[in-house]
Amino acid sequence: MNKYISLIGVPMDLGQNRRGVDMGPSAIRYAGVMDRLEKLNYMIEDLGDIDIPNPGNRPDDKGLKNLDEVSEGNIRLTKVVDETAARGHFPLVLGGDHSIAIGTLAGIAKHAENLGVIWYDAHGDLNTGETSPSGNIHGMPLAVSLGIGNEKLTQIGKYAPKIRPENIVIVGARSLDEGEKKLIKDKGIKVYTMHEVDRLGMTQVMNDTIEYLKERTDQVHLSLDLDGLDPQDAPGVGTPVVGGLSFRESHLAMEMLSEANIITSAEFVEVNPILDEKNKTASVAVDLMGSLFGEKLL
Ligand code: 6HN
Ligand code: MN
Ligand code: MN
Ligand code: MN
Repeated sequence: MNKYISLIGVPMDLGQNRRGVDMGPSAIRYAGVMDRLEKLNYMIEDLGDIDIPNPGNRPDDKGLKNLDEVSEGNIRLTKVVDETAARGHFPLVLGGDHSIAIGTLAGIAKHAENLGVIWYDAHGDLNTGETSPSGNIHGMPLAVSLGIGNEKLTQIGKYAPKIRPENIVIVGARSLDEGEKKLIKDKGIKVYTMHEVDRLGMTQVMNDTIEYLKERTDQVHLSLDLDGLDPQDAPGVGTPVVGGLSFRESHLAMEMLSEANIITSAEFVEVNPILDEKNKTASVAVDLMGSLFGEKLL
């Protein structure tokens, strides 16, 4: 694993309806991310928070809420992630709602020949303005990164697409909209829904995911939405869905990724301290980061 980690906070809450997720980066810092990773002998710098524009007072742009502000925030994030990767550091992005994956991927993808992505989430985040039931951009970043959707988002970083459909693995899905299901089938995206996780067990799911990505990609980004976990273990999220991945399963998944040594950038998103119980969800995020970066139980 890269010994140099750069923390990048993204206090973005404009990609969805519920306020508070902009405080996610503070909550994760408060839960002790710096100490936790320093103990594992990483060299960590905190780049602070990306400046997110204030929401505008005008009608939604073609059904995409806060399009210009989400776009501008992601343009700023792209630049910082790009510079971080260019310096050879591991970008560790703290959200903020999941719309920030647009900027993270725009910044990181050009540093890889063939970037792989693990999308750990209850949702597919594969909507467009046309298929979205909500108009919330946090339900769209994976589609955007495939080059599908509004140009103010797909053209961030001035290239598209950022990733190939066959380089994506979605883990934990249990709430997919009709348009998302169609896109998954049309593009042949690999998905482990909760059904497969229950049948196969997390050990096989991660073994298969790691083998699949090793065969076809040269770098792998982990985009971990805390709502991938069950709301019992991660209650502080804006769009909880019952029947999710347990803390134990997620912990194991991170340990296996650590052993496989394939992750080259990561983001932890959707931590909303206002909806949380005593910063539990931010603490879970930090626990998972500990495992991802090589913490051992013994
Ligand atoms: N997330 N599929 C729903 C929508 O509004 O598009 C929910 C999206 C949730 C997005 O949790 O990152
Ligand atoms: Mn700072
Ligand atoms: Mn998500
Ligand atoms: Mn989600």
